[in-house]
Amino acid sequence: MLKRISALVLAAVLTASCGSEGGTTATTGSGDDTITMGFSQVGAESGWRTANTKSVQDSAKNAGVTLKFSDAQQKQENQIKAIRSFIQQKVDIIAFSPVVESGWDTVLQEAKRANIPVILTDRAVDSADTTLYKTFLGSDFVEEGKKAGQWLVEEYKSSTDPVNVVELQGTTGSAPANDRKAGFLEVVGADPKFKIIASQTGDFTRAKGKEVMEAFLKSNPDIDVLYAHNDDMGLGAIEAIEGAGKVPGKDIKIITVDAVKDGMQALADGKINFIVECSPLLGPQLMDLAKKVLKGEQVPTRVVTEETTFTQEQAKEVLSTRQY
Ligand code: GYE
Repeated sequence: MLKRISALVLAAVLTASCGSEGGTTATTGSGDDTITMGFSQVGAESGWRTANTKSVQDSAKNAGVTLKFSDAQQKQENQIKAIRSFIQQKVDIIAFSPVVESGWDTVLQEAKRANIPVILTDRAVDSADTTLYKTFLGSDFVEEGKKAGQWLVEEYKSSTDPVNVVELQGTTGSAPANDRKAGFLEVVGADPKFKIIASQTGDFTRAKGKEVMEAFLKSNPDIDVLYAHNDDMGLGAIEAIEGAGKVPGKDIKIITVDAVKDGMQALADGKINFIVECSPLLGPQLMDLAKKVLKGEQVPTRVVTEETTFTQEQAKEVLSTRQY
């Protein structure tokens, strides 16, 4: 049995050494008996992501954790390479935010065989074997989608006319795109007056949000509402709407998710109508969980971030105190 395990570990190490690491990697922190964490980040696609990266890096420093940080530039293959490289470097623990939900079983099995615990942060994987990771720390994206839908239902409660909605989805196959869509549909789908007349990915970026919204505007003269899966795509779409001579927040009502500073500013300015908060400040909780896991303490298999929602009035009140 022991021989078999060592053979498997060896196999995993050999496989790991075949790949060169994708993206860029930086190491911060020091000390001999500190924890070394390999962290594979999605990329730098949005204001949310920038704040999340800073939170993870600052918290690692404060917690005395040596962080090997790798940016996957929104590519799953880069994340797999980074995780293999972390296994090869024998880090104490691996944390990562999976860009998409599917396709992680093989690399997670390699980490498990090498006895390196894995924590999922921010986004989920769809692996049936939940022993492949210790815990998943992040938001409830279905809940976020429902909150977006509930605002819309309330906003149009006294109207019987059809409401034409366009949707800017996040990265195709990512947990937040899948779940924010599902939660929203669950709520607005109950009333046939809401019609999703166009839905396409904007990859969570401002540039893509603008481009796709321009296309939506060209083919649909009658858009009442935009539901964007994040602030950045919504902000890009605002440029497209203004470019088409329409008034964002009035001619076209806008709902987004995240509540990053730029999004909150646009909400306070009346260009966005409602934002569902999604907190990127996961760093402190991640470091706590990592320490517990490495001490052999029991941790919950799911840790959900606490979040709220903002109207235009509320955005004006809290804008100056926002941390991200
Ligand atoms: O909403 C978006 C980012 O995974 C929750 O990714 C995260 C999402 C966030 O690009 O802005």
